[in-house]
Amino acid sequence: MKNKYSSKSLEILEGLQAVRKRPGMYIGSTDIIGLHHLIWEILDNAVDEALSGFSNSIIISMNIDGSISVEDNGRGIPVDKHKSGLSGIELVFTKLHAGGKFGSDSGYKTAGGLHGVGASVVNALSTFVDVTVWRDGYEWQMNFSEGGSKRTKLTKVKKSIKRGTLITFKPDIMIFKNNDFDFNMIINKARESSFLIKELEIKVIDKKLNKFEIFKSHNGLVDFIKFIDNKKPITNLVSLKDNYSNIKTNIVLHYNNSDTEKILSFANNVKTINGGTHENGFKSGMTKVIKNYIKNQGIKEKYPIEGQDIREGLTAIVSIYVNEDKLEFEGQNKHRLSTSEARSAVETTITKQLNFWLLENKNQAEKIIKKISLSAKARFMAKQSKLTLKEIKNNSKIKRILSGKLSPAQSKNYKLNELFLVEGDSAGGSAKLGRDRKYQAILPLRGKIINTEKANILDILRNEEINTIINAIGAGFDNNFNINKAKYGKIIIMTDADTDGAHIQSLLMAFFFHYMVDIVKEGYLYIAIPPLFKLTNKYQKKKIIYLYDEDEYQKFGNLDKYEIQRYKGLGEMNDYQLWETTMNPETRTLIQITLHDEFFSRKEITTLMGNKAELRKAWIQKNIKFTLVDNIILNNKK
Ligand code: TSJ
Repeated sequence: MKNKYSSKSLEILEGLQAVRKRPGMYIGSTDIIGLHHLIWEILDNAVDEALSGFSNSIIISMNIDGSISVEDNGRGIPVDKHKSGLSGIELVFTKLHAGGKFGSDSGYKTAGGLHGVGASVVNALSTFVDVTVWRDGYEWQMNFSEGGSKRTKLTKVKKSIKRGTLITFKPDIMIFKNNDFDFNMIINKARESSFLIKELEIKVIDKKLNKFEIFKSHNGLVDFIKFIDNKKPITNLVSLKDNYSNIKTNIVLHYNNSDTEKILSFANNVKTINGGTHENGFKSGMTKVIKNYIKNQGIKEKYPIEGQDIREGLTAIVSIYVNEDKLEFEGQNKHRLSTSEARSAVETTITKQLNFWLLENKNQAEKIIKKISLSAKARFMAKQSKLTLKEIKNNSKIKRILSGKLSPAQSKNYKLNELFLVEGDSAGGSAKLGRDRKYQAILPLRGKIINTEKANILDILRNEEINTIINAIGAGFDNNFNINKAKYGKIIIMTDADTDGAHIQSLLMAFFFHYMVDIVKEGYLYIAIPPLFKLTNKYQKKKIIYLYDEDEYQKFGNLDKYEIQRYKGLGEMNDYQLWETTMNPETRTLIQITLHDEFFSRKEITTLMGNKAELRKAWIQKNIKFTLVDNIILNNKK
């Protein structure tokens, strides 16, 4: 018996010695992360006890001597002897689990049913470990020192009605580069554990600095998701729970308005920062259930939806529990779950439960689908165009194009500002010189404006002229357009008074109608009316009369004393004339463009503007409401 015991001791010593030789194999590293790993190994055991429902309190102390204590109020580590001749406590602190967490190729498994995995590793890497157990009416004690090579006998100290386990250990300075524990790292871990196990209270005390924090969560993952996502959700919180093939799955999720995806996953309370089978199951389940919902609702996918579109703005926590003998991790740091059954268990949970939720919450489902469609659209456009998704989204490239073109207004009172969209560079130049710099901005349009009726959204966005307009207005476009962000209270189309000019007007109106309809609805859109004729008094050259259309000209009579100039374009006016006749709010003529009936117009504009140019003008005349505003100046009265 004595011999057998000694050989057992030798085996244990060799095991612990192996840990000291290659600590990285067991705790990943000997830096600050590895150092804290010692706490997590001990803490995990206490958390397991709470998870099993035998305790509800854990206290972690950072002691003055640099040691750490972890105490719980559970059943206490068993003290009776195992068939190997060792007590439960001894087993926990001396028997190395096969392979260790980071070294084995079979992956990390907790010892089936027996807690205490990793505690032996902590022992091996500590100068001392003191164990106190309160159990079955007594207080028990046992001490280990010098990397577990020395130990005192397990002794019954005294009678006690207390229950629980207290472990104090001090990391070996020979092993670790740095022995300073970090309060914040510990409280982050404590907070996370408290979210994972409802009603478990975890107190962290820094005895050196005399401070502490207490964590306790009543709502578990529901509290957790609120903690990790400070953005305002656009949906209620979805909380799902199910059990398939002996795997318990808990999921909480919601959407916010951002484009970031945030998924946290856990397996048996171990954070899997590299995801794994459970997270993959969650993602594929999300994709399936959303696509299926879209299909069943008869919604048309204008742009192909992919998983990543579905996860933009999604915040989720996936936590599963599997039998310990099925728990497997892989990857460089064992941060990825490889338990194969987890994938289908989580996928089934999310597809069944979320589908149910979507059907029960149609309004919110609609919001989610709308957001997903937008993401798909942006991604699609980025892929097709030369722009990256980021460029499409924040328009950085577009802003660069714009910066050379737009002559901005000085005033920051956007409501009062006017944006002139001017046909051609030369008129643009005159407008720039002639304008009221305070309130008037000039955007010359030199390129061709794309026909937004015929072109697809991609080409529209790639069109430089459209891009510059969108960015000058600065309020987004299409579904993302927000008129409250518009930098102008008036958007004034200023073209030559010829057929080309009319064409440009209609193309621009079509664009605003389709992609910024509020600009039209709210009465922000105008057409400037330049004069057609200039009548200069032959005898008093300073007396000039401008006439704005044929009718006026015909009715004018007595033309003999005038030199008559028929303007072919804005470019024939100098900056002063352009200001006086077309831009000056005191003297100009503007036509405000509004709508008779939105639905009717939308339908008509699409059918008519498509191909038949001749119908376009007639349509505009008929359907768009032209309202004369500002002054009509028929002659040059002062
Ligand atoms: F393992 C350890 F030392 F790291 C550690 C274990 C550290 C801390 C702070 C707590 C614990 C621990 C272990 N708390 N509670 C337990 N429970 C058991 O080990 C236990 C108790 C009773 C029975 C039983 O079947 O009666 C089984 C176990 C595993």
